Amino acid sequence: MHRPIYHHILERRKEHKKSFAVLIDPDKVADGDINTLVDLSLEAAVDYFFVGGSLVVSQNLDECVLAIKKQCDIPVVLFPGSPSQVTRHADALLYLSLISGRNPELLIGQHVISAPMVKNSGLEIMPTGYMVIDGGAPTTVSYISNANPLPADKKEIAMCTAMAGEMLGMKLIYMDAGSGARVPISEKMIQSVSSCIDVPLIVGGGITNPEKAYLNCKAGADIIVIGNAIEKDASLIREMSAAIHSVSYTNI
Ligand code: 1GP
Repeated sequence: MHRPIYHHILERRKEHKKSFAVLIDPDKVADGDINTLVDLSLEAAVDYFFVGGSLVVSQNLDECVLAIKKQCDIPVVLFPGSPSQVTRHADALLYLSLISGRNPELLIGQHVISAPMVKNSGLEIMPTGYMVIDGGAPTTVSYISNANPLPADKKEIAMCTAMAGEMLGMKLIYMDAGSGARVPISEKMIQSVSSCIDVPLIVGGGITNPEKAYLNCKAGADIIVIGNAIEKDASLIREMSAAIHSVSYTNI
């Protein structure tokens, strides 16, 4: 049986809708900014908040999630860079396995160590095949993960990796060029990967304008994640949301 948020993701797909996730890094957002982000997100009908970062060093993850929950019903999904970034105050957890890398710690090691804590959190767990794609320059995630990103021009490797992830039981595939990537993931790669998996495809990293978000949806992304560009200019939420929601599976 599906639990609520994953079910919601699948339902939106069935209704031919694309989704927009605003990424909030608790290290980079002040309390007042959260209020503004939430107001803008409500107005723009943002679908999800993803909360996390490759290197959350502050102690205010709980406060950040609670501040969002206090103001709205938009689901809060944890996107953790490490097991320390888990809080029961969120709704769901992207349970990431870095399938594009060959670092056993991020494939399974950290999961084993944190399993009891994650299981007891009460969060909805969404097993996610996480694929870091080369974004043209080292990003925090590529450095911290100690794993080579998947080459941006090797769509066959990306396709095989995503297919393997799906067959291993991953419920979502997340292709990420890394926060602030110089080069976001190409439509060609998104199209190739989306054509060979049935589970929803999340795409993010270096998306800075609505046109790119629109093209990524057209290419087959189901959920677009944007963090950096919104941190710089929160008013972009409106245009990004409009671009993403303007794509329906029927007009692809
Ligand atoms: C990073 O996919 C996310 O993990 C979002 O990237 O911050 O570049 O939008 P940006």
